[in-house]
Amino acid sequence: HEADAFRTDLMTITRFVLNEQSKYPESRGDFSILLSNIVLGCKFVCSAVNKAGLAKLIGLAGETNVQAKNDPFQPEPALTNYLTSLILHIHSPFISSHRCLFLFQGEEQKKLDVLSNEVFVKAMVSSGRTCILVSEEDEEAIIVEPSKRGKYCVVFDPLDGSSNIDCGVSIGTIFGIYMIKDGDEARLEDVLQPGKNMLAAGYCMYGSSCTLVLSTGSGVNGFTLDPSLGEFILTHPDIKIPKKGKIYSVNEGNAKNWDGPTAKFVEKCKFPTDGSPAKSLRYIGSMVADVHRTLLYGGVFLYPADKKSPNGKLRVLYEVFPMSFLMEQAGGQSFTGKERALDLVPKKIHERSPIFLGSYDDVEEIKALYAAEEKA
Ligand code: P6P
Repeated sequence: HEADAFRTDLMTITRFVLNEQSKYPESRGDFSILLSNIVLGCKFVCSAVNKAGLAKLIGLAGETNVQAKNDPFQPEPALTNYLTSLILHIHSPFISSHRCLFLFQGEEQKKLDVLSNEVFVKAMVSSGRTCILVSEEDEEAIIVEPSKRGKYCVVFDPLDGSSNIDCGVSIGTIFGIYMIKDGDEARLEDVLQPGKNMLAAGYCMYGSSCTLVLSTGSGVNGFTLDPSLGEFILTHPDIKIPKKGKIYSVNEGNAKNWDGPTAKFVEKCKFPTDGSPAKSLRYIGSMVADVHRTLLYGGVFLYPADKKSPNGKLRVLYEVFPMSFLMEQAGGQSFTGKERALDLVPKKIHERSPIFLGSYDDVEEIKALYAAEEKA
């Protein structure tokens, strides 16, 4: 009864990475240690995000309850956290939501994206393998103190799309990893490298399941968190994006501001002139969810420049580069409207860029439209 017996060849993300790293005899396990700390961060955020709905009910996520000011009962933070975990785990029928509000009033709770950022920063620093961190949440790059420094630079968005939490839409963590350029000095130019220099990139999507998609430069693999084991298990080995897709993904609400080539491409998706069927529009408004669907089903995801935002909206270091790296590793491609996305050399850590990424043939069509405009 193979079907009902437990799979015994459990390939966890840790084992997978160790196997991959064993191909490099010179590697001393630093990368595997760094990755295991990123994985730890993802597990924490998955747990916190999954509770966000309930936590919001008992006033944990992101706001102080207005009545709190004159509330005589101000529990100690430790007590709050303990009681919270008790309630969140036992879902006691005896503790009504009203009572919960009473119990937890007065606590200014960290918003989930701030909490997630703190968890990742602490996990990276304590790994002892990083020297510079760039987070969407921090205006300045974080230079790790010399005693805890390693040779990797990590750029990440700890909780991309967090405005979607309240309505339960999937959100995610996006990360990319560079090697420091000069052995011992941690300098800003170590993170202002083109995306093609990344050693690894990935995202973790917090949705109906917690899925971590990763590439360390030799293909793309997807892992799903098994909460009963607390392990990410290999569920999507060697992901390849279909060469051509039937879906386009863009915020049509920006159509009035699009430039010519983008408008022409979207027009062709809706009214094909070669007799092929029209494409479907799928747009979730959460990059990790839109890109994950594009990777698995094929098609193209666009966040173009427009008159309002000439560089588009998405950030180069921790949105465009990691997703472009994954797309190329999966056989797709990624274009900025001017060049291959991974060839971009950022000048500032929070720089934005337009992005067209997904199925190889679909992006080729967009490139041809921009090239034609160039000539015109
Ligand atoms: P718009 C979420 O806020 C985000 O940064 C990405 O996750 C998402 O792809 C994009 O913005 C959505 O932007 O302008 O379509 O709402």
